[in-house]
Amino acid sequence: MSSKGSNAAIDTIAQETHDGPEAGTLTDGFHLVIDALKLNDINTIYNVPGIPITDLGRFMQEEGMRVLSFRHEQHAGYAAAIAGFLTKKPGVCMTVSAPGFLNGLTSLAHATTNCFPMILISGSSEREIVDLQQGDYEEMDQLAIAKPLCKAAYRILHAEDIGIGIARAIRAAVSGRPGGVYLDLPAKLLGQVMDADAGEKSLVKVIDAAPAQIPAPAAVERALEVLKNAKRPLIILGKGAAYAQADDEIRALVEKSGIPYLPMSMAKGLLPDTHPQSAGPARSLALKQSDVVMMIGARLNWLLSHGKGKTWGDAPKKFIQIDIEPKEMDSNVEIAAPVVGDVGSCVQALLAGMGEDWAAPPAEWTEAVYTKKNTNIERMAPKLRNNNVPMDYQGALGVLRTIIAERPDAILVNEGANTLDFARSIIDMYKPRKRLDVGTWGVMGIGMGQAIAAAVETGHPVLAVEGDSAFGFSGMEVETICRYNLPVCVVVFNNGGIYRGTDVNPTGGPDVAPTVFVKDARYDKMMEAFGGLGFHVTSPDDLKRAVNEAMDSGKPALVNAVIDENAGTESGRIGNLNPQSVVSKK
Ligand code: ADP
Ligand code: TZD
Ligand code: MG
Repeated sequence: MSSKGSNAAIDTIAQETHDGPEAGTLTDGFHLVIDALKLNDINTIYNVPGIPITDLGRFMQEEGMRVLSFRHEQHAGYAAAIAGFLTKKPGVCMTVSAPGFLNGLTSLAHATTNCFPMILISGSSEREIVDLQQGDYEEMDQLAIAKPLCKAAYRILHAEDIGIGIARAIRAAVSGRPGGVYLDLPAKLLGQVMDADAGEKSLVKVIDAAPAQIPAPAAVERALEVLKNAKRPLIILGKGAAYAQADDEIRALVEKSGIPYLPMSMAKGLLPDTHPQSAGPARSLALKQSDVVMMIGARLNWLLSHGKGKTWGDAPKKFIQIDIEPKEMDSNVEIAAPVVGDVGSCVQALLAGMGEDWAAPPAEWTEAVYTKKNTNIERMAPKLRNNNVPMDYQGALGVLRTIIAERPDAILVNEGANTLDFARSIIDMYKPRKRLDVGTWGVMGIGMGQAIAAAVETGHPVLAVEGDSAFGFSGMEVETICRYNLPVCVVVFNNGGIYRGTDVNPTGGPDVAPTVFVKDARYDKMMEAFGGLGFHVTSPDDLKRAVNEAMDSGKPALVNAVIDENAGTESGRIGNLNPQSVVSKK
């Protein structure tokens, strides 16, 4: 049956029955999309309205879904991506065609890169016109463009395929290694009409969308053998472990093994950062001197120096890796014991295999790690208590560290360069999935989208600690925060620039240096403009008062925290990744 033929037939039925006695026995593409999503427990949509999806959003709201409209699709997309991380269900972002689609695509690619399940639903223009490139309104071959940037991409052309199309999108997003899925809905599809009973029957409830992937017993045995023979073992927990929601099992494994562990940034809080086995503050020693490293839901990518080089020292290493994606094994270095499966099943199998008489690692090793850790903690402590004006990162973050300790349920969103790197090491997390940040790409702009989704999906208060540059990428979404009256407190670390506010234009010309912003900017007034609370603070004591007041109020708030413009370093802690010029005098 050709698409034209079937549409013509449906149109005729629609025409004939619209005002007649049979009205009400029909459904349409709009409502089938809604019914299919609801049937699969997807009830929240992050979107920007416009042709052809404006009415879809309206009908979704009418049908009881939560439809949150953003000021820019990229932030709706970052919200959907992190909703996926937080809930293990695909977060859904909905955009208009071509430019809206492209705005959303960055976040879809980000979701895929970070292994977060997300579906980008985009309206699109008429296929017949797009394929002949005849210049339709917002014409673009979206499916082709999305494909290389996501895990799967589908287009639905017939109303009767909506159920199966949405089922495929959901399963593709959450099964195996999670990721972003693109779903193309041409405008014409939404208006297609079909018999309501047949429509209902065409819907698919996805059963067991992310099936457990049980590791092979031989792989588990091999891993335990490697671990048992380790003299200086280390566990690294990544955001895949946080995503897996196997919190109790992971904690049991770490504690039973007696092995020091390092959390990657979004795995912080899986066990409290104050846990005696945390090696966080002794990271370099632990990486350099360990002889066996067990990775749990973490990749040996740039964030771990690809598993080799200076960071890892001279001690020969053996890696054990738990991951749901078989292709991840040996991606950077040889994996001595690959354990392919979902984190929950793998950790359970390891625990079972460890038996009752598992021996703790040599005390010489654990003592070395914990001694180094305690020395570093003691060295840092006075810096975190300083009340300097202008504030440095340590003084300001020392305050926020206490606030999170007192409010462990709050979700911390964090982006920037220095603002990110200092906050990651200074602010202890106490519960799983409470720290959300720039992820695998180190992308700026996730802030407000993540803050909004975190508040919406969990109902918990959010503290967003933002570099002034980082905040600027999504700053307009403070209106969204105010519109939905979300308990989000944004703290802008205002050092007047990217990394520092002190660069000068070497030519003496009228333009400021490329990394410098307007001096003495008042970001707090942006929040006030939309009815939220604004604070302007210059000392750690004032910062503490303002953030506590903001968080007690449960209202949208923005604290403009003035940071010493000299305090930061180029690119925070990853300045080494900058290429060097042999010509520049810098
Ligand atoms: P981090 O940045 O914290 O080091 P990465 O994003 O690099 O973490 O790695 C996350 C890894 O977790 C990915 O390789 C992904 O395949 C894996 N992963 C995601 N979910 C699961 C799961 N449920 N079970 C096992 N592995 C998972
Ligand atoms: N664009 C995007 C999307 N992501 C990026 N990471 C960058 C640009 C480059 N970039 C960084 O890597 S950090 C950063 C940029 C622009 C901003 C750092 O400044 P900040 O933080 O004000 O947010 P600090 O505290 O001043 O270092
Ligand atoms: Mg800055």
